[in-house]
This record gives sequence, structure tokens and C-alpha cells, in this order.
Amino acid sequence: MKILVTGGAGFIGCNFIYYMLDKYADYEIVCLDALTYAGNLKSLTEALKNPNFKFVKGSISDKAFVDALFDRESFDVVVNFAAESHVDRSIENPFIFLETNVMGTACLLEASKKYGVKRYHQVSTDEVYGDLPLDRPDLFFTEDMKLITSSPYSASKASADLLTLAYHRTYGLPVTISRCSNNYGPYQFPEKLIPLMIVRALDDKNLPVYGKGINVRDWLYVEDHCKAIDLIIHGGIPGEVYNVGGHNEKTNIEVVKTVLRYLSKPESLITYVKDRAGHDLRYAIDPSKITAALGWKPETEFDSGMKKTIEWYLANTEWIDEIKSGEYAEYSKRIYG
Ligand code: NAD
Ligand code: TDX
Repeated sequence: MKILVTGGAGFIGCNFIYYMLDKYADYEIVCLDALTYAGNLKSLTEALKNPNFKFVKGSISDKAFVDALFDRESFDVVVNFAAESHVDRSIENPFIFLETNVMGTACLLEASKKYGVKRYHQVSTDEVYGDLPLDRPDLFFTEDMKLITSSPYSASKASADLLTLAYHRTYGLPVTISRCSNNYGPYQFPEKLIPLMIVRALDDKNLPVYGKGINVRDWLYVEDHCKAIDLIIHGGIPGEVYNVGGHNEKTNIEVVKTVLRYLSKPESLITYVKDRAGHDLRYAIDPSKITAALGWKPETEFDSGMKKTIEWYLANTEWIDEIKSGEYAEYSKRIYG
């Protein structure tokens, strides 16, 4: 089995590569990644020592390059993680989100069709369903809901989902889609809520909480997401969408206070700042389809997942320091002052 993993130098992709190399000793994995600000080859240091793993630098939206790669490598399976993934950046500059998330997906789908890939898996997000109200805890995202997006990021991801399903219906390409809730864990770029708060709290910087901190996210430990994708690419039905999430809803302020408690830092670091434009109120996944169809269940409790995550950041200060020395400093200054 030869798998192309795009975006594997990013957070979830690199966790997926480690999970798969560990579980399947005879699989070959090729990672295609453009190494944008969010991609980090250092995250793949251990994988690069494995003879079954290869890294290729390039963009999923470079059609000629993607075609040549597929021609050379004959992939059985494609798992597309590559994306511009941060909502705040999409509000600043939507166009790169369309280029990578829509056109990049189109290039991968076209090459998968041309070269007879046996399974194309699109890594999507719960954000394609828009948001749920805060006062209706009985409502959850299900796979049959309409796509109603809020940010340029979620609009680009929803577009990619529609294109993926169109390649199934029109050309018979064996596709699957997973729509997962917010992930946390090792190797997450510190622009996202949890690592941002860890990194800033360690530096005794203020912790910028948008609005009143009452927005709700449904947190899943990254390894549980990787396990779900593994099950889908092996047992999922072509043309189907699978929601992935573990009924672990927390308000943002609860999450930030949890980080402070683990690090023994004072709550006085919390600063309420201007709300995100178009800020989604609540995400909450109903994972009953993937549980019934493939036996998936989240295995890591939030407390132990947070402990593992924070310990990873404390043990990997070099990884963080390198990020802080690059484009990140300029971004942080621009966004947080
Ligand atoms: P990330 O930003 O950490 O990583 C994205 C990776 O894609 C980076 O390595 C980057 O270099 C690469 N990339 C960007 N543009 C590229 C291009 N044109 N060609 C090739 N590579 C390119 O993102 P992540 O958090 O790991 O998310 C991975 C996927 O999972 C995304 O598709 C995202 O939409 C989805 N997702 C993320 C979450 C989450 O909580 N982080 C939840 C649900 C779904
Ligand atoms: O500084 C901050 N302060 C703050 O209050 C940041 C960065 C975020 N927040 C809030 C906004 C959200 O309500 O925290 C919540 C989580 O924010 P993000 O980490 O930016 O994630 P979110 O916008 O929920 O999107 C994430 O989940 C779905 C990922 O970034 C997406 O890639 C994924 O598809």
C-alpha cells in the first residue's frame, strides 16, 4: 500500500504519518507539503529516518507538479490534509485559502482520477456546517445537514467538499470525507487557541480571549482523529461523509483556565479582546455514524490529552523557539499587538 499524505508537515498530518508508520510496518508513505509558515520539516525528523517514508516539497495547487508526482509514484490512497487552516488568517487574506483549499483539492482530485487512485480521502472540518446556538445543547452537527459557512476558511473547505463529492458522482472516483471537530495535541502551530495560550502563558504574556470567551468548541485529541481517518480509508464507503468528534464541549474560557492551571500561571493573564468577525458560536459533532459503521470512539479524555499536550510543549522548547523566531513574531504583533 502506498499512501500520499499532503500537508504532512503540519499539525494533524504529521501526527497521522507517525500513527500510520507505527501501525503498518509495510506501508509506504509519501508526504507532499509546500512548507508554508505552518509546515515544519522538524516535525518529521523521526519519520525521515524510516525507509518507508519520503518527503517531497511542492504545492498541491501546482497541477503539472502534482500530475508528475502521481505518474511517478502510483499511489493507492491519497489523504489530503494540505490546507490553509487558520480562520483569523482567512479573514485577513481570503485568496490564498481559495488557491490552496479549493484549487489545490481540484488538482489532487483530477490527478487521482487520471491515475486511478483507489481511495481519495478529504480531511474536512465541522466548520462547514456553520454554527449552533449556545442555548440549544440538544442540537448537534449531523452529516445530512446543509453546509452554511461563516468564514472564508470554512467557505473554502465546504467548496472542496462539494468538489470531492462531485468527483464521486460524476466520475465515480472512490472518495470519502471526514468532518472533524477542533483538534489539540503535539505539533500544533501556536496560532490556534490551545498552543497559543500555552506558549504565551509560558512567556507571561497576556492571553487574548475573543469576546466574552463563551463560544463553545468540541475538542478532540489529535490521535483520535488519526484513528478515525485510518478506519475510514480502510473501511469507509466511497461517496460517504463521516463526522468525527467526541462530545467534549468546552467554552473557550474554560480551556484557557485549564491551561493556566496546568502551568500554575495566574488568571490575571487573561485579557478579553475584540471578538473575531463572524465568530461561530458553538460546534458540536454527532459522531454516531462513524461509531456505528466503523466502531470508532474517542479514547483520550480531555484531562489526559491536555496533560500530554502541555508536557509535549514543555519538552519541545526548541521547536517553539524556532517558530517564534520566524514569521510568527510579525503575525503575533499584527494580531495581538
Ligand atoms: P496546519 O495548518 O497545521 O497544516 C497545514 C499543512 O499544509 C502545513 O504543513 C502546510 O505547509 C501545508 N500546506 C499549505 N498549503 C499547501 C499547499 N498549497 N500545498 C501543499 N501543502 C500545503 O493544519 P492542521 O491543523 O494540521 O489541519 C490539517 C487539515 O485538517 C486541514 O485540511 C484542516 O482544514 C483540517 N482540520 C483541522 C482541524 C484542527 O482543529 N486543526 C479540525 C478539523 C479539520
Ligand atoms: O487568540 C485567540 N483567542 C480566542 O479566543 C484565538 C486564536 C482563538 N480564540 C477562540 C476562537 C474560537 O472560538 O478560540 C476558539 C478556537 O479558535 P481556533 O483555535 O482559531 O480554532 P477554530 O476557529 O475553532 O477552528 C479550528 O477548528 C476547526 C481550526 O483552526 C480549523 O482548522 C478547524 O477546521
